[in-house]
Amino acid sequence: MKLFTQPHRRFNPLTNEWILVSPHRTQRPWLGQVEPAQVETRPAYDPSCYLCPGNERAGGKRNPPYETTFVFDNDFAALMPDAAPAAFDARGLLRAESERGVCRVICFSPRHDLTLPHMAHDEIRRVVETWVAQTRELGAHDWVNSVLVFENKGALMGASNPHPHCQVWASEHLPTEPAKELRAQTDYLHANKSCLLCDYLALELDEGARVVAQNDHFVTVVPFWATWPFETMLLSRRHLGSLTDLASDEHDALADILKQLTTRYDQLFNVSFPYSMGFHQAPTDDAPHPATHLHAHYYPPLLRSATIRKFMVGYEMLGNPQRDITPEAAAARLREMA
Ligand code: H2U
Ligand code: ZN
Repeated sequence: MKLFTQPHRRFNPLTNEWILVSPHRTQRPWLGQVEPAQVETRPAYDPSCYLCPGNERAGGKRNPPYETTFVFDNDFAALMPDAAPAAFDARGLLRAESERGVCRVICFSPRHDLTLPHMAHDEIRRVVETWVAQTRELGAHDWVNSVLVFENKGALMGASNPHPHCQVWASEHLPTEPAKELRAQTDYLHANKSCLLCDYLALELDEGARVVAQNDHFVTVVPFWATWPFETMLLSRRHLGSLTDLASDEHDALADILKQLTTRYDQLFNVSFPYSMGFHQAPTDDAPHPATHLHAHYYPPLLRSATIRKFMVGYEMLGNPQRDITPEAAAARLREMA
């Protein structure tokens, strides 16, 4: 389509935001910073790592000699379960309210040197089961209304430690991104009597151009409205709202697609691919949420090599996100990897 070869904007129906696509710019010479590629080799056990089995963490707690996954309360938690309820409002302009929550760290493996794509299927499945269990356990608190499982991978994304791990933050209020998406999905359901992401997934499977990987229960696409160069979205085929709704064979399928996707990412620039990812799932407020469809977003910063990254600066901070490589081209590159 001619539109897609010239500057155009694309609409993100999950957030009701626009992004600018500038496909003609991919030919421009790169005059920015070029950093040397870093080859990383890590030991299976690092005596100075605060996530390795048996080691001491900040504050003096010691990790058990764990053999699969290991979950602990973040020693520097951003949220506390016992914050006293309080609110402040000055003419609707200066507003504040207390926020309660729980922050935990989930180690994927006792092995310091592994990352998800290098873990065996059963080990990744164990990680999936841990996410499910944490969502169930934290979501069961009557004051917890949101459970967000997310992973910051790589120093580029601010991960403090290469030991494979993610975090889970449970909170009283719905954070901004899930709240935007819940609103959009709810409006869509009311207007169309169908699920936004079920309908979107059907379109993507019809067209195929942005599909990266799929199996019996999950599909990964570069969203039509992707902002990060190799951004992807992982969707369940079945309409379900939460990690806790997954059936046993879906746990296996999720493990499988996670391995497929992260392997493709690592192969793209021949580097352990940095990203922030996380699952958006239904609020845990005990109300029914028929509009929410479980999905994960992957937001990787790398643009055209192991060292050249995309910055969301300038126009992006002041206007809206902009991309050069089209989502279709990014999906084709990821599909070529195997
Ligand atoms: P990230 O690598 O995604 O930043 O997560 C690591 C978390 O581990 C971070 O939130 C916590 C930090 O607060 N942490 C501990 O809980 N104990 C420690 O001994 C060091 C770091
Ligand atoms: Zn470690």
